[in-house]
Amino acid sequence: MRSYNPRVIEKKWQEHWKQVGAFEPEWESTKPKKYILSMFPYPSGAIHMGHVRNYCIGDALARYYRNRGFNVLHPIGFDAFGMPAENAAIKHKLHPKSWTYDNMDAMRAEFAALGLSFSAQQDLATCDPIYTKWEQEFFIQMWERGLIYRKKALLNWCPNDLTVLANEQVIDGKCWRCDTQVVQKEMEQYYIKITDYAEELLEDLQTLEGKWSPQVLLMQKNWIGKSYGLQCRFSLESSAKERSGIESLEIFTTRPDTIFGVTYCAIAPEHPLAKAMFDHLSAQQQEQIIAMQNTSARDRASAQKQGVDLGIKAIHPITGELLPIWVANFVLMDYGSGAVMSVPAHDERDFAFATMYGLPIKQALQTQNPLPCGDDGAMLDSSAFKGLSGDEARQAVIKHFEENALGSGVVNYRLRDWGVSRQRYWGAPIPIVHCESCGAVPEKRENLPITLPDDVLITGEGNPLASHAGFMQAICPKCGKRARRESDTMDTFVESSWYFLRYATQRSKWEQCAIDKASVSYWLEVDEYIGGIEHAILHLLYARFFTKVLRDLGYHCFNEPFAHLLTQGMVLKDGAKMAKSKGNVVNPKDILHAYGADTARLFILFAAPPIKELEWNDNGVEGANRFIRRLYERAQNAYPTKALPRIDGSKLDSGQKLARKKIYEALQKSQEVFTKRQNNYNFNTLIAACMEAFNALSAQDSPDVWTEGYFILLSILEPIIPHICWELSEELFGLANFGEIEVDSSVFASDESVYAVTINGKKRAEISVQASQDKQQVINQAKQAVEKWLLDATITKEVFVPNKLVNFVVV
Ligand code: ANZ
Ligand code: ZN
Repeated sequence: MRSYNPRVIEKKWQEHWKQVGAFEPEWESTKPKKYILSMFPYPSGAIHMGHVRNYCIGDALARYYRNRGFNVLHPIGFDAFGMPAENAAIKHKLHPKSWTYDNMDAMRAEFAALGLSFSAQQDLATCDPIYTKWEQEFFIQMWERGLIYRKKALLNWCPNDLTVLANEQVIDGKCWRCDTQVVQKEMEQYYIKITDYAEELLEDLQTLEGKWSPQVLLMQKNWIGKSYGLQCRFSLESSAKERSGIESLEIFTTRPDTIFGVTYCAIAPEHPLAKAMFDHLSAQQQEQIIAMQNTSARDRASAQKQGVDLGIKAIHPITGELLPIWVANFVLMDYGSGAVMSVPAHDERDFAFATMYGLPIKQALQTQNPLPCGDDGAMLDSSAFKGLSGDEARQAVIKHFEENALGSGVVNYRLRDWGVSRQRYWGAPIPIVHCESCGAVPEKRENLPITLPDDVLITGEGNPLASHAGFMQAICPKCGKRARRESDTMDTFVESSWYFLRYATQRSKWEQCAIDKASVSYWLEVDEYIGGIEHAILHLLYARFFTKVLRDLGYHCFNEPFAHLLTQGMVLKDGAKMAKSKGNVVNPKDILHAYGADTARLFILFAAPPIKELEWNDNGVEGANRFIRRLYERAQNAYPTKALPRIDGSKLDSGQKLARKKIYEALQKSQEVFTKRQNNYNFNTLIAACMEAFNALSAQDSPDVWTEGYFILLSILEPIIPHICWELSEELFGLANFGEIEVDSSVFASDESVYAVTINGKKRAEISVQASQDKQQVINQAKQAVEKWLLDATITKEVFVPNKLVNFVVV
């Protein structure tokens, strides 16, 4: 018997595909298209099983549609800027650039070894200067439109290394490198006004319903966080006005119906009133406030509640009661107005704070549950609002404030403008020049791209660009005087916000334009976008936002980039996420080495439906390999032909009929799995159907049926295990032919029924039985089929379910 050698077969076809450019899309085509996109990787140097899963799913789709005559764009590239390259530079004394480009080469080789059908032509790296050039162009256009502005913001600052730290570099409030206590430092940052698009980003989520998972849509919605509420002023008591020089406190609440339960006010540590009162506080209180300010917003969210009593009072706008004003660490300066009316009876956070500091708790709504309780309920006080509840109550209170010119109803978004500047080397330089007379001026278009200097020393101290004299030197584009170049680079999320548009622009045009409108109109929307749930919020939101901005800048005419989104499940081992830190990683390289790419692909797509978690299982890998080996070895039972053999179904015996039926069932399943989008591509069920069909094929002896079976099975399985399918297809049928095959429905309309034969409930065989046979004949046939399991057993009972099942109960 011949033996399966994936190493030879896979190499042969990978070289063939490369040579003929088998996966390049057609440009200026009138064919129907499919744009299949897997999220591009960070060039860490090696792929992990999560990548393998992600790309095998996309590859199956791309191959399926290619086989069916679609013009398919299935690109890959690298999200190549970012911090790990700088960390490698610090740790291993490598240049971020060579580290990144070497890693990309290594990963490209791994993609090829997996037989992934990516377009080589459209491969891009976001750190390529030609990519940076257009990104800087977008930046300038957005700047000119007023979509980018500068604003002071608090950043993590290490006073020892004199450097800004990313959140990941702050460990327990200390610098990751030198363990110095991190402080918050105010610095000018660049912001993109994503909030200008908040409403559209929210509205358009509706157009994605049924196409993206409800879970992701909800996360997007919550992130945008639209809320209706009351913005109003609480006057300060006269002595408080005198001491602070401030008249009133502006607050924002989504629960005006709880207005009669307010017992104190809380403000952010950065609030102007806290600053105004600072000198009146004790040294200890001042220290507490400074400590709060030096904790990042992220850490404050998880920190213990903490407060400082400012010793002044605000006046309740309806009752006139005096309300103490506290600084509280959980109030954020950049949300609402940075001050809240606190209602401990109906808000958990306020309750915890009040309990901690002995502040009064006053119930304002009638509720079923014990306090604190945030449910809607009838207003309890004795004013005109009494008995109102929910939206009606909120509307009534807002109306009261509006009529008395004390406040107004407002819409508020949780979404913040996008801070895009980073004080790092390995990123796209922000194309701004600082001139003493003209201020911040965008670079001249002809000077783009502004590229990174290669001769830098990366130590982790400071931003190497800021200390690079050659880089920093610039000419003011406006007045021509000497000026200083901006040393900040862009957030890497900017690069991943438009790469899918770049892919859809033919490489030969990359120099002359950012985005080719005609080809982008043809290729977009992306038909299927596949990636991990960890990108459900930020990346997808920024990509949607950029798409809308670029539309408004005239680059294209559509509103949403991704028609469908498939969020793949995680890859687990021993019940935990496969991760270096957990020491449970299975390296794709090892699997490729031991079994070959087809086995890896088959296992990954067979072990679980794409959207579900996948538990790694060595036996499963073995099983997948066994199936492929058998498929290869038994191909000799089929004979070479250029077309499907003609088969007269009436001349077949029952085993042959069963085999044909199973083969066509698998074919039907294939169409169903690949095209019924709402089922999220359950390749596992398709593979199971193929395995069943192959078993049925193996249990009969007609060369015609074998041949027909192979013709169809290879066509079904090509998207999943392409190498062996191309190999056998060449051997048997002279060429790769995986096109559409029509289902011969006559195989289903038979005068036979299929019985499952089980022993003690466990399925052991399947038999096909003539309708004319009686019960005893069926049972006899069933016994023969499971003979080997009955050898040493005694049958105590026979269960017969007509047209379905024979079960033997044995001891
Ligand atoms: C009184 C109140 C009573 C509130 C109650 C809630 C429940 P969303 O829905 O997310 O928009 N808030 C307002 N500004 C804040 C800030 N800068 N930092 C922290 N919290 C702030 O949240 C709005 C609610 O969050 C507001 O409604 C306010 O507390 C608080 F039973 O006011 B509420
Ligand atoms: Zn100037």
